[in-house]
Amino acid sequence: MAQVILEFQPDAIVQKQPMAWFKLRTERGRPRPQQRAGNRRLPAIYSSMAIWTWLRPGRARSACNLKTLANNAMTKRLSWASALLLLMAGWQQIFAQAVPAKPLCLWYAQPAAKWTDALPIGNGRMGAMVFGGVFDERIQFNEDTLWTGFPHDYDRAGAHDHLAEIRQLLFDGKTKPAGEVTRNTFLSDPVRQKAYQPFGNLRLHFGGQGQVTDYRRELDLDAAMARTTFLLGGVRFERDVFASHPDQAVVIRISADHPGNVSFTLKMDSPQTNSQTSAIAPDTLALTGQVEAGGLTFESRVRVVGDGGSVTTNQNTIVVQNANSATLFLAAATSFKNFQDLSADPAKGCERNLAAVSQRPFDAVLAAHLADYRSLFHRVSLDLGRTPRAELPDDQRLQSVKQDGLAGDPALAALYFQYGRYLLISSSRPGGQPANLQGLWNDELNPPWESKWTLNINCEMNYWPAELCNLSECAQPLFDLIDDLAVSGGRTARDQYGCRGWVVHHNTDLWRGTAPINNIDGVWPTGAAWLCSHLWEHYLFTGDKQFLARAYPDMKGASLFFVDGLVKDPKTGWLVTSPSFSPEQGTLCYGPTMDNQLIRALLDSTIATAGILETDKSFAAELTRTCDQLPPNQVGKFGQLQEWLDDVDVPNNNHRHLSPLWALYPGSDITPANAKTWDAAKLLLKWRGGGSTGWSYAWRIPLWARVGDGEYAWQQLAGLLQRRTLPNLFDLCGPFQIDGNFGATAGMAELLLQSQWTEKRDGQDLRVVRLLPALPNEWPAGSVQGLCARDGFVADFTWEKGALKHVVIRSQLGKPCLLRSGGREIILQTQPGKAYACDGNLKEETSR
Ligand code: FUC
Repeated sequence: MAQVILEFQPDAIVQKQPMAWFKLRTERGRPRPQQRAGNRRLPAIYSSMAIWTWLRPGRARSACNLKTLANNAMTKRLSWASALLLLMAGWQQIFAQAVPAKPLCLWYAQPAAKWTDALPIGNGRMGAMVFGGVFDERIQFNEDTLWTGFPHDYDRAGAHDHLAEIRQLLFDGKTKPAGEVTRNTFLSDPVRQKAYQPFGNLRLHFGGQGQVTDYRRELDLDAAMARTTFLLGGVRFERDVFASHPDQAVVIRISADHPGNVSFTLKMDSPQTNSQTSAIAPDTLALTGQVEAGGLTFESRVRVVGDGGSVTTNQNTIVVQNANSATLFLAAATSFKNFQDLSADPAKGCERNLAAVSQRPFDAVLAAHLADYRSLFHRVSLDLGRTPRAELPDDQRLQSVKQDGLAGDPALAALYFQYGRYLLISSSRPGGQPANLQGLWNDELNPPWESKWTLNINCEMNYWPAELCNLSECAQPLFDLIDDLAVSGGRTARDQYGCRGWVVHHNTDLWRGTAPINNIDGVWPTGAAWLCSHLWEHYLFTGDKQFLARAYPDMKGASLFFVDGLVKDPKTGWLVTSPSFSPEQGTLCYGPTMDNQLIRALLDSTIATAGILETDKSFAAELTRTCDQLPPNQVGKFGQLQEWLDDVDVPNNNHRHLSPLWALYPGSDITPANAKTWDAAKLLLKWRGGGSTGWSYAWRIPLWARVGDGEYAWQQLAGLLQRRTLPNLFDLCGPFQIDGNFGATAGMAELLLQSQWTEKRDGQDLRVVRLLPALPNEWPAGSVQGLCARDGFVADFTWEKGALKHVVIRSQLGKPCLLRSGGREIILQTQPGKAYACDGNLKEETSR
């Protein structure tokens, strides 16, 4: 059936082209139901905007800057005509039509005014923020090994001599004196760790003046490219900026659609006080420096390759005149080799990368970048429906979410999800540092919490989407960090606790500090247990035994620390951590619930690993004995899951941390099979209420997904976007902190697919893969391709009216799968490499 469609075009409002407010086009076939979803309120919004503009031009206020439009007589007439047209045609009819799909983009109608408006690009090692200025462009950049400090052992000399005393004070209930002794004798030396640093800025100054029209600044997630386009003096200019992983460089292409129009000067500077820039060739600037005496040296180089015109240097400036286009290649490196060795040569590192990349044609460099990036990004697609709000610039779109809620813009949720995947690919690639508190984007010499790796939630949250959202490789830097911590943490285990194995507390930095820092809340000895759960999960998702063999020594070492370091609680006889702290509330304590859950999960997975690798039988038996003596989850007098061994929880305490719920998510030990604990966990979750910091909103999403309440989870996502999101969609803790981006991405995936449990059927352990376990009402129809489940399954599925419509399960490992959705189930006995298709009732169609 062919139909004539009248399409509303919000872009045209922004671009002040009233004649293009509506577009007529014809389309064959019926509109897809998911494209209708969520549109209901928009007709009202847009037609009232039009009517309001016509009636009260002086007071028009809207996300689309109608004030300017309203002063234009033509607009007034058109607004009136549009409003009438809308009423006549019936707005439901008009807005029920599909809005044409646009590439996944964040876009803006003006340059970035400040750093947190700029758009991030990254190759996992170098990152940059692109401002998109017309006459003055700033590209601020980072390299992930530029930190203050130098190799250092943070352990406190003599700490071990005070451990027994601290423990005794805690068992005697003398919490305050225990805190005093701990503060004075047990914290790291020095008490704070080091900070991630900004590297430098490229500053481009363009000549010319006049009126700029058609301005657009965008981050194209499909190409991992920041793009700025505009018209000036009849010439269309375009600037493309990307960070290439294969070429280890940031690449900037400046072009114009008329020859000879690209002229600019280029400078490079740095907030590092001990640094200088010089021209080292007619086309190359070098920035060199040292962060502090004895600390890291660094260098970055930028080379300009012009097409036509001239490229010359003038002191510390490169001058490009009348070129057709120019390509800039930026490399950066430090003297960091590893956390114990600063002998790398940054100049050599830069030159190696620049020499290779700057001699290749731009198209080849771009093609290599796209192939590399898309090999990861294209694995997952998500469609939650699209409404006209998806056409707005993203700062205005976010404003609409604040004013009118998220329900009318399901595509923003999908964009946020894919942005999370984009950010992980951009900030965490094999060979680099893991994503830190700010990913790898930072322009401050004293960034919040030093932009380190905080291990009592934040760093791990960064990696929640890795396996589930089909970016397994991106977790590699985290695994390398764990290898390092097993070394430095081995020293801390020995020196501060007199234990074998390794320990890390609630923070680490480039120097792999593992001793407790800052204050007594830093005395939380279970960081290694949480980190090791990522090793085990990687194996569960991929079935990679070789990886497991590599991971086992780290898991074994982390377990050994607890075998040696747990102490018997004289009251209960259980084995507990002491001293410890339930992140970050209460005071110094022993055996908080989170520790017990983390240690149980660690020991269980180490026992399982020893079994899979057929090794360490007697050690595994010892771990089983230790496990049996760990405190079980305690249910308190209100029926709540207790945070501590003592029943002292305060009802409705909505602290940002959700530590005792670790075993619900990201752990998986709390299941409906144990109804008492399950209900207790649900009560505690209810007490905690809504989020506060960005990451605390984000953690609530998968937690509520796990208890099957998609609606509350969705509200947390809406809260995150309304209250804790910057115009460039970066998450806010208070200041910018990237964990919420990643946590929400993983949380959205948990709303659609969960695979954390197994069930026994006829003696066979089956992986339970649940589709749509907590679908929010706001996403009644949609589709997703490429989500991963444990035991090597990849799922592509569609849903309509809140129910599964079709699914294809691809099996990579040939394991059996108990597929479940909407009260139905099917057991698939799979073969590796085969795909299994089922309809919405989970009736198998054909295997392929
Ligand atoms: C933990 C959190 C804070 C912040 C910091 C980086 O200490 O409690 O909110 O996220 O890490």
